[in-house]
Amino acid sequence: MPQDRYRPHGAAGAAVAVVIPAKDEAERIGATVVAARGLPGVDLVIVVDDGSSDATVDLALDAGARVLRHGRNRGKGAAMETGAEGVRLVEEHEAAGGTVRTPRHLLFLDADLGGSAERAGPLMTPVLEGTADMSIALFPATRLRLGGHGFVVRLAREGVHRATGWEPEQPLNGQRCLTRAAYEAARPLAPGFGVETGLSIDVLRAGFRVVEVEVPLEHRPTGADLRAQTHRAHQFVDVARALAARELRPTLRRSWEGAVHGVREAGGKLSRKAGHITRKKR
Ligand SMILES: Nc1nc2c(ncn2[C@@H]2O[C@H](COP(=O)(O)OP(=O)(O)O)[C@@H](O)[C@H]2O)c(=O)[nH]1
Ligand SMILES: [Mg+2]
Repeated sequence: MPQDRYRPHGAAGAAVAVVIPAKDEAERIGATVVAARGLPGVDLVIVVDDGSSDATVDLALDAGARVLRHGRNRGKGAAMETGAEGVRLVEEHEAAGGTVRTPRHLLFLDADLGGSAERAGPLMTPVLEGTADMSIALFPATRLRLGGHGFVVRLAREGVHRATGWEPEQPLNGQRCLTRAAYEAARPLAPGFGVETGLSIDVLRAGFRVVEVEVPLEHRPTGADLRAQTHRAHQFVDVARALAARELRPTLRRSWEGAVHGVREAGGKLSRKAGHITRKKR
């Protein structure tokens, strides 16, 4: 195993832990894990099996991942939290053994990337270099199809835009690298497939910097069969829920802003600060 895999990387000297949520991914999980383990800076790969009924667990173990299991299906957001908690426990164990280290950054990868996961390096770069707190991958193939214009993608994109002022190109892309501080700001993660939408909103609202980075990754093409349609329906419900849980705040803010504006118009004297609505950094 090459030594440089264990060399501390980045300005803060943090290594990276990969967290892979997986449900019935026997076909691809092995290749995804092997590729993830080979990424420079990565010294820990955790697969969270979310109640698979196939050989996902055994294949992930064979490929060298640490595996956590949900006895029954709890959804993608819950699996990602379980994985991050696993990273925390590993670090606690390391600290008890006398190894004090900077908490690892988290790199969330979908289980269906297969061997293409070996090309995820550039996604980590902005976080390792300290120029972003969360990076989100842009799949080139999806960009060619004009950024993904499905109705769920539009729902998520417009929702993130309304909530933060930032318009993501691929709002549902699950390949994301985060500092631990950015991750903590987004906890508890939105349930199920609302997790990406919730992460973008919560991380931005906490004032962290988010970037999208084109990375040559590929995943299982989404078809038009019944499984794909059901997946999209679940995604739709979960994204709508994540947005509903977060959009109350801007609505309240807007009415507050309107009220403040109204008072000012009427000649009231309010401090600049009270009338200023902070816009999130990109
Ligand atoms: N934890 C968890 N992960 C899931 C579930 N369904 C799918 N996934 C994982 O979520 C990721 C994205 O799923 P995928 O079917 O590729 O969706 P798509 O990329 O949006 O078409 C993959 O890693 C799946 O294994 C689930 O019910 N629970
Ligand atoms: Mg996929």
